[in-house]
Amino acid sequence: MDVIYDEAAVPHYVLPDPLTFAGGAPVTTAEAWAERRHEILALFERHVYGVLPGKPERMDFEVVSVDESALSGAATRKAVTVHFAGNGHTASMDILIHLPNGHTRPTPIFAGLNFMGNHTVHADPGIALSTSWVPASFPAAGIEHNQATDAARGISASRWAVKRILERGYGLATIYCGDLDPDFDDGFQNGVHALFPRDDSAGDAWATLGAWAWGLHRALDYFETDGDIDAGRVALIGHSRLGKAAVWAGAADPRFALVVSNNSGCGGAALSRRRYGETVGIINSKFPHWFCTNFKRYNDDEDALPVDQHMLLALVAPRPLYVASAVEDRWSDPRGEFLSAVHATPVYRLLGREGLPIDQMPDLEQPVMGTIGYHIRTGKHDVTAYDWERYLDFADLHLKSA
Ligand code: GTR
Repeated sequence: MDVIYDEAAVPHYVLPDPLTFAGGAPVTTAEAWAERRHEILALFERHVYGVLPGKPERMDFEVVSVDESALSGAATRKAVTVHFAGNGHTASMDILIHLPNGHTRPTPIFAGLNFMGNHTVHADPGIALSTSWVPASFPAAGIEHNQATDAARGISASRWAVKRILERGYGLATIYCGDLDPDFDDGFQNGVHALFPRDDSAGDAWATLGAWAWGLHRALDYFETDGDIDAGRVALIGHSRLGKAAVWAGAADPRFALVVSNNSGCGGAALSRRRYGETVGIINSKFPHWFCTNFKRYNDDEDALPVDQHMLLALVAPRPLYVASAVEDRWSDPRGEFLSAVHATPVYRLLGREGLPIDQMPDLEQPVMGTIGYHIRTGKHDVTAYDWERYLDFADLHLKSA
């Protein structure tokens, strides 16, 4: 089937109403929403991402190093390894943390997964090279036999505005997604899946996006133990596939104070029923390991889904949520990302929050910031300095006044 890139070719669709229970009763109070929220969360687990397990049998936090004068004195850099054990298996993830020096502690932070290893977010040689498997399918710079080399240091730095984040008084914590689950289809043998017995008889066992989201939950477990981090003011951020994981993680765990979706597209912020750009069928065939088995039922049958992605965004309510698109990123369906935020807004309003203040797409680089923020910028699928300045403004608005 041809990919739809023409607005006129988007089929007519009817979205499920977040404010109507599956049984048909309307949701008219905050108390009823709390119940409906559980219902929607369970639907996303069962039909889209798979069931999220809680903590593993064992989890230990090892502070591997602390450098109080990193980045020429601008930051305190911590390397923390989280050791997991369960079901006769072990796994671990490395959290790289930068905290701004000269700002009051505990500090609010941004937290997000990275694509290629913690050493790619900044060229600082003090950051340990990841020893995890890394994909060679991305621009292969600095990767030999699926292992990182020094040539990979800082190769994703343009996506992580470390200096600006610190200057504006926020910390940054990041984890390589491959520590949790390497991004290829291996039948869920490697990564954290093995920490739990697997039962996919109902088609709802967790998959790769679930493992990534789970890792973010476990990172928050660590932040709660670190007196330098304000665990009540953690802004979750993710780009693209890692944006899908960030929104799922933030939707499922209300401990996150703020959620940012950067170009998360299909299976993230974008409405599936529009079938514009990437579709459920395309994503499930290209990345069969991302979503749960049941999600494949909706290949070319989006209207049968009991949810759509505006309901995922609604699960973040009443917490602040920012959705960002890029005009050339048609694959991610910018309008579908915007409309998702529009259709999550009634839930925010029910809870006494503004949600998204507009219902028509704004012009390029005209950010809008209610409890839901949105912008569409020029350029392509990426995280840019422009995006980060908006997220920092949005965090100032919602986390600094908290
Ligand atoms: C694409 C995929 C998108 C998005 C993107 C990325 O190939 O189709 O859904 O996740 O990768 O993560 O950069």
